[in-house]
Amino acid sequence: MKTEKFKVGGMHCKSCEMLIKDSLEELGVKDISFEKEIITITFDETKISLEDIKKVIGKEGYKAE
Ligand SMILES: [Cu+2]
Repeated sequence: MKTEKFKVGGMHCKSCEMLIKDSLEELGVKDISFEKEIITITFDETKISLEDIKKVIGKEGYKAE
């Protein structure tokens, strides 16, 4: 398992966080937490790449940096 921390732009409220959390949980991402615009996640890098995770966040309308 790998833990990564990066910035997500475009989040304004708790529902933005919940939306991202739900779509990442569907991918099997765990321990999702937010601190302002910074997201911290833990995932199995043999099953999903950070790039794919960021793409999913992009599809929800946010900008993962
Ligand atoms: Cu929002």
